[in-house]
Amino acid sequence: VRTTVLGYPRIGARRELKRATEDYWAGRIDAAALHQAAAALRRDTWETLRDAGVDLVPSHTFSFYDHVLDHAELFGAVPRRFAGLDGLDRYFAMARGTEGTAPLEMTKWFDTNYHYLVPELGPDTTFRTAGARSRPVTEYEEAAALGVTTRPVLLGPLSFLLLAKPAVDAPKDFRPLDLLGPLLDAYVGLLDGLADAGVEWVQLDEPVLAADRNSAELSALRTVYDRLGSLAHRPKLMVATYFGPIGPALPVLAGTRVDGLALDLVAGAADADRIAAAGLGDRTVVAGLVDGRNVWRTDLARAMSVAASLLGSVGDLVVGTSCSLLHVPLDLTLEPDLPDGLRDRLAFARQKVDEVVLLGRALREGHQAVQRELAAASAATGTAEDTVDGRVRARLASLGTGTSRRDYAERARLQAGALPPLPTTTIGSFPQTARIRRARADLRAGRIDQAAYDTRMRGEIDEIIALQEDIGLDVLVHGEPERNDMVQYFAERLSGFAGTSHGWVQSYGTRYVRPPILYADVARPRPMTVEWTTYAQSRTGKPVKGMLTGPVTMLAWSFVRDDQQLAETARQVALALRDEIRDLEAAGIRYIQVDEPALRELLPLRAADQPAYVDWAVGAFRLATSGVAERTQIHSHMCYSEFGEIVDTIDALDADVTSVEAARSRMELVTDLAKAGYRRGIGPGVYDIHSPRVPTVAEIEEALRLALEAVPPDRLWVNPDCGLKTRTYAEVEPALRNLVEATRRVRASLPARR
Ligand code: THG
Ligand code: ZN
Repeated sequence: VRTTVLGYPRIGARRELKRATEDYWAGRIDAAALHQAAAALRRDTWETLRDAGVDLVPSHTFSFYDHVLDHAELFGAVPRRFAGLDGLDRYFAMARGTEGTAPLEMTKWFDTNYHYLVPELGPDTTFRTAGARSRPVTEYEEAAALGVTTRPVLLGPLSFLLLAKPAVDAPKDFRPLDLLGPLLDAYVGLLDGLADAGVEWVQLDEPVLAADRNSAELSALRTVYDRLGSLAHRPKLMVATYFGPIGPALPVLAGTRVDGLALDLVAGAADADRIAAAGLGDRTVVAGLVDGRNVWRTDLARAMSVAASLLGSVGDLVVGTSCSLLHVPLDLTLEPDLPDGLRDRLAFARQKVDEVVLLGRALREGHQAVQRELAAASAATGTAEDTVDGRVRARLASLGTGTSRRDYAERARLQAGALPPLPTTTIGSFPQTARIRRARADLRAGRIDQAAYDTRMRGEIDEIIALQEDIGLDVLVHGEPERNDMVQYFAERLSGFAGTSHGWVQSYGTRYVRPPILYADVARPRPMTVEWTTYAQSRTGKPVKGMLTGPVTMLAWSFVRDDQQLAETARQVALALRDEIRDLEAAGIRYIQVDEPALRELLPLRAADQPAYVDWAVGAFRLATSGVAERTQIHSHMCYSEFGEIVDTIDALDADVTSVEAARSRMELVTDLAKAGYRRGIGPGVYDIHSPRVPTVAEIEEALRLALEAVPPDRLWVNPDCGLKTRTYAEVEPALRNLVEATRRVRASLPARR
């Protein structure tokens, strides 16, 4: 029995990659220095894994920005608009765009909070590989020179094509999968180069197999691995799936000549029982028993018994992680301040490596050899006493599921008339300026006290309110100067959550998040936003909208306890929000927005699992928002979503108004929603805040007129498509002035109201 991990964090313990990359972008260091920083990170990873005792160390898991982008580059799938560039400049241009050149689209990596760049393919895409000089080969050689033999990791051909999208100028009937033949030629060339370099194993990641696949896709899977498997000159092929059970792809792969499979036995625990019947008696199987998606210590006794049960059914058993460790923080030893009872129950990437190695030893040498370590581990798993809050549980039990408001139509009548048609508003956050960041840094460093910080934040709010009044918006916000990451902000104010100081996880490119750890029953010791919101309200006669993050998003962007159902945990978060919302209402706030940007992200990958999710997600949102009077208007906001799949879910949330990203799809979304029978208030984002461009009055006006074809003016809200915190005032102020002016023009042309 040997050991491996499917991938490892690449950002460095002190975010070295972020610093080096941003320094390079700013011209503070040159390309050579950036490459040097990257090589140091790779070296550190390989040596760490080898020294920890991992038998099979992966390589080509490093990326400057995103590994899917790396594969587009590797195979020469570079859209024409980047033709004038090369090297790192072209790579980063594809990732971030340049003046006048749009970057590749960015989207969620399955159900994680990681984002990848979407390759654009068309009938005229020609793939190529640099063969012997390609990065998988050179990284293998780089590790070998350090004395570490590695297994290069590649994105598999099927996943590469299914994660790509047709280029804008591709014919309507073009599908990326049409390019399977030529793409396989490129993989053949790459495998040839790897074999020449002496590579024994390659790992081909096919995470798309964790989602439902139709028969054409399964047949493409067979084509891929029949072709690659039958090559005379190639490394051994290890096909890895993760984020769920492998499903019907198991017999397909078993029927090809792949030499090994890596299976996610955490998210796809049931797969363990299918292995015996799958005919893998001559293959290598990586049993992914250590969770790469969460931060809890592994129940080693359980993992051992699963591994032991597989021993007779596979040729060669390897113990490993369920997926790459990219999605968890690097090292628990960097966190001295976690609550004691919690620390003992956690494992970050580095600790998970030790778990894998320990499992390998236990299986090779027998329980006795590692008795002490196993006992320590089992003592630290399971629910600790102090995670239970009896009051929260009793309140939830007595609330039951009776959490609905009066019929929407009736509410809408009661709420009507307070605002002009096409009310204007923003999504919540205003720019996080250098001055705001300095105040936070000053507070952290002890240069100012909490009272001085609060005074500075009130000053920020004064300015943000004054600006919105001057611009002429209808429903104002306080601008959230006091919040960094919204999930982190609320987690710091709820019991049951713990924060980390170095627990960074890559979200996209050089943007990282520090997901809080939800480890105990959740409660709200005191109001979280009421003071800021009521302060803002005291500065204006216009209504101020309260801003909260919904229960689904709180879970999606945290590491969540796995000792109870997500549905139950979501209800606890929802109850805390329910109390907050009622407090806001009692303080006179009449518009309350509960954001659920991650609603789509947590949607299970397989259709069969989706109804149960929708049920608890909707239930939690309604539990949070149904405690208010009919006149209080509940708003929600969603982004990063393909809404098509969740229109019914959005409707079921029962919010009065929902704002969504729509600018880039030219309001198609509004028509889709209307067609699907959505009759509530809707705020389709009228311009794209992800770009620094200031939209013109004319284009916002046109967007509004388009939207009005599908939505009546009393249900149409006017807002940007997301929060403004990543923008500057130089962009935000003219954009919002144009938004208000466009609205004024459209209002002027509306038929007079009776
Ligand atoms: N919060 C969390 N997850 C998210 C988002 C979020 N996932 C999806 C989307 N939004 C990702 N977007 C971002 C945007 C900016 C940053 C991170 C994710 C970012 N991070 C800072 C950085 O890396 O420098 C650090 C922020 C901090 O100090 O906490 O700018 O909004 N949870
Ligand atoms: Zn948004």
